[in-house]
Amino acid sequence: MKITEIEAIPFAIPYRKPLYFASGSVEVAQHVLVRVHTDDGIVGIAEAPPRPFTYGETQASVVAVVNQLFGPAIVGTSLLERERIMARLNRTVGNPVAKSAVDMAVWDALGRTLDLPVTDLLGGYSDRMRVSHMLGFDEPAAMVAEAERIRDRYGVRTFKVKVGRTPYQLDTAVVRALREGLGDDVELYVDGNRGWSASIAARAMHEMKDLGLLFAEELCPADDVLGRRWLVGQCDVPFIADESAVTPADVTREILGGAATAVSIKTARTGFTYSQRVHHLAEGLGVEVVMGNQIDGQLGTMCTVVFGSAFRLTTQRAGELSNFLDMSDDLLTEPLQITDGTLAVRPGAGLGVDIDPDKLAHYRQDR
Ligand code: MUC
Ligand code: MG
Repeated sequence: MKITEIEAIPFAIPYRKPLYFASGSVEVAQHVLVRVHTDDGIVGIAEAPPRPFTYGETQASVVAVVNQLFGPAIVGTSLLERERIMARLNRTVGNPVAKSAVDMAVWDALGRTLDLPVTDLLGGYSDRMRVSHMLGFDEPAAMVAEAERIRDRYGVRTFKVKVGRTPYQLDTAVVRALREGLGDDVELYVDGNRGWSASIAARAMHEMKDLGLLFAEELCPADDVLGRRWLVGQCDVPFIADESAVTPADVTREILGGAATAVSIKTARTGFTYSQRVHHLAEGLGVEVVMGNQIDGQLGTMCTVVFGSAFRLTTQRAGELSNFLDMSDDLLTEPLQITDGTLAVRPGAGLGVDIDPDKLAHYRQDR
């Protein structure tokens, strides 16, 4: 069970439909495939989606930190020493997405070695999650048409709407059009990616009071400390901390400081080892969680389902699991399928998914 080698393979797959939101946009998935090899001939896999506008990492920085620091730090350790592995990775500050991919590839290698699904090793609560689809910026009619297409084709009935534009009426008009177009039996929530001030966000939430929103997420920066607390205090729905709560310590600080009343768990930034800590913390604090999307490809999405299905709390709300549908292609041998608005875990060992070598050869950027 000893780790012998770690690979970081950059690849690029264009989006058919780019995603636009207040803090940035994604037109090409410039991700990194991490592979952890062991002395038993096992290979664990995971995907790192660098998000410079959220964490400061890039595709090149992920490759560099894995090759130069993380690989040398953990080659020779056992797959069972996950706490020791995290301690060694944490000698380097930051780099949450690179660390998480290494962590999840280690878990995948462990599951494959034991011939057990990772979701069962983590918790084994369920075998699937309800799916929430994220709608990027566009005109109201186009966003309604997109939501109807996703609902009719995949049975998805929960939508996260990107907001945070100026003037804010661009977004409130979209949310109103979605409620009117899709009716009352869909769930809608909004994510501002810090695009508004606290006072604009309060005004927008007031105007959307009759639209039956489920949550509000990161409407203004958490660094606007008093403004954010003031906003959250008057919100009549749970306010999700996403990019303001990257570590368990951030979660504690934001929730206890009144900057949020719910938490987004993203395996892309807390892997499995630290996502467990965030989950247990949220459970202990008594706050809701949503399994969030880091604009993951199919491998990253499977990591989210594997984790989200493992616990009761994470299955209570739909997880953000469908934006891979907007990519022009992917790396898995068997593409993920969303049916009746749900995405199931795969029954096999580890994460239950494999990389197609021809697709990797086609999309990798290092040869
Ligand atoms: C989200 O929930 O914010 C957009 C930026 C990011 O870091 O994640 C995505 C989705
Ligand atoms: Mg968010």
